[in-house]
Amino acid sequence: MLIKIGKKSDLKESEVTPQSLFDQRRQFIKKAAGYSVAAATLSLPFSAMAALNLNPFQKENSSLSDELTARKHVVSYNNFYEFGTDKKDPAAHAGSLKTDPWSVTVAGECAKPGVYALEDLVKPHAFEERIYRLRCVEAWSMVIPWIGFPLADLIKQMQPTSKARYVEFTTLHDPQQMPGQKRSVLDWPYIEALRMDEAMNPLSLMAVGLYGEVLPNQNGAPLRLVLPWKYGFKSIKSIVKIRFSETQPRTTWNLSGPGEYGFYANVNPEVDHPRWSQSRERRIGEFRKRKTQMFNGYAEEVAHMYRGMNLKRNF
Ligand SMILES: Nc1nc2c(c(=O)[nH]1)N[C@H]1C(S)=C(S)[C@@H](COP(=O)(O)O)O[C@H]1N2
Ligand SMILES: [Mo]
Repeated sequence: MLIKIGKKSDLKESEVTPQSLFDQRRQFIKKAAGYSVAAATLSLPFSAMAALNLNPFQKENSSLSDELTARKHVVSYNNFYEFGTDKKDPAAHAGSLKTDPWSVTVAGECAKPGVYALEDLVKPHAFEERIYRLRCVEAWSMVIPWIGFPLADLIKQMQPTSKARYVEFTTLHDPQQMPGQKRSVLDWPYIEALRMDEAMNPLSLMAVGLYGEVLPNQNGAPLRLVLPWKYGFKSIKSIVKIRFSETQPRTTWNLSGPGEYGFYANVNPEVDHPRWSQSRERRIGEFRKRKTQMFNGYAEEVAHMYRGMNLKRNF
């Protein structure tokens, strides 16, 4: 069943039995082949998906601009520098990432710091399917049916103190599992951060799946952020640490190229990347270019957070 939420952007939610997809999928992986990587690339049997009331192939009411990007592109054209810098590298090499067991350290300004098993972190939350555009700063985009829960729910679970003004996220650092980390193309581990109000925005999603299955490794298994109004690089993958902080954290892409990648990284067609334009984008699977929309088309939900800020200076 699709629930329409009355907003102009292309956000859609469909009801999913809380936790069941995640549990069943992880059970399925374990039953099928221990923790093996091969099993992780299988999709759920169709009957199991039907039972979850989740039809990833549903395109009801989708206009051309909502057309889902074919799954084959979503899982084979990726940015995940921990596995190499080519778009094909993550799909080819992310099999070495072991996502079960997985734990996430919660630290800093909150009442519930600690090391959480992934299951304990996600279990209290109800999963939803949300169709979001992901717009890369490299001027391509995709439309993906994500499965996850609001980041705000996880933040409330951790009870941040009144000092917490930012949330920082860190990706796993393990060159054995992530061979791209043997090269210093970035300052590892990959770090991203949000202002607290951005993190609490209802659009901010902690994703655990896409296209009706658990996240493939190349898309950031087992837990990643999806922030549809920001350039893709803010949507950090394979998260092992969440830290609440009073001061603005340093972020990986901003450290690597301060003139090219700002802290905010809101999709803004008026602020070009120094080496290429941001006014248009190519939807993967299409040839023609589309005009890039302010905040990637989610202005109604997010523009209020930046009122009074100079978005050319705070890019
Ligand atoms: N840890 C980590 N997270 C990351 C990246 C990365 O290299 N490492 N790349 C980012 C960039 S630039 C983009 S565009 C998106 C791509 O997500 P996708 O491969 O699932 O489409 O992931 C983001 N998250
Ligand atoms: Mo990107």
